[in-house]
Amino acid sequence: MSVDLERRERIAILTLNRPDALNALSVEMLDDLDGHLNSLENDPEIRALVLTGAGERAFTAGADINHMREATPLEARQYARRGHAVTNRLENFPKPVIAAVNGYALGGGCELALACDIRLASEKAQFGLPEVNIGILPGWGGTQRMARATSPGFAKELIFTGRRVTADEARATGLANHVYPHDELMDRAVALAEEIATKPPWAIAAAKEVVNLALEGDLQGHLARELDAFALAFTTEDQREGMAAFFEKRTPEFRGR
Ligand code: CO8
Repeated sequence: MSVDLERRERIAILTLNRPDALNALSVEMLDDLDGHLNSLENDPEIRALVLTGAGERAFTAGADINHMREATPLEARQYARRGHAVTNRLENFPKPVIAAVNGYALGGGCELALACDIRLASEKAQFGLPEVNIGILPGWGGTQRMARATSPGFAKELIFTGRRVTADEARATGLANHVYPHDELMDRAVALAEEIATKPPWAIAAAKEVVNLALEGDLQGHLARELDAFALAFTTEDQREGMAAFFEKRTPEFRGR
């Protein structure tokens, strides 16, 4: 299993477990995560979830670039749809999901965290949408959810530059609710999940559903536009150059074609 599931009385801890690749999200991991969500959704004992990354360095460094490197636009769109399915599911999951961001949350990893209800960050956390550095754009909801969690201007700065933000900046911009010393993060996340698990589950599920509506404004329609724009990026030479440069550990040269 590349995503571990631990049940602790009324809460469940999901751990993305591929630390050698900074927990980059392969299709298998998305399938695993989905499978766990199936069992947790129908388990009346479980009332709140914590999502985190294995190892000391990453929550997750995003979608698996290996998987995208040679992708055709249609394959890229399919992979992006897979990510949309999981992020939409987390956002609409009938139990609260807390992201315990223990390191890098980049690209699809940041987008996964953005689909969670509450983000807690360790002092080592770094958030970012660095897709432009590899010749593409965010494709798992980041164009929409970063703007909604922070502001359109801040989202555009992050998306246009690909720069990473620290945990403190994440908290200041609304991207993270709280920042904790690295070694305390999981205890804090578990304590918050346990506190929420003492509340009435129906009221919590209903509140989540209604708060989500506060930011609605045709999210699904805008996500469909994101999918098409993401797939179109795979018609460009810049996408091939960006991803080749990543694995060759050099700076890409983007030519605008
Ligand atoms: N995919 C695949 N492998 C990865 C990824 C990734 N996203 N990130 C890191 N790795 C691998 C590296 O290749 C490396 O493997 P190896 O040891 O075999 O060389 C290992 O993890 C460790 O990484 P580094 O050596 O690069 O570690 P550093 O400490 O030097 O750097 C960084 C850490 C800064 C986090 C760096 O790894 C990095 O920039 N990673 C990529 C981050 C990124 O660009 N993420 C966005 C990916 S695109 C995306 O998520 C789009 C999502 C939406 C659409 C998806 C649908 C198609």
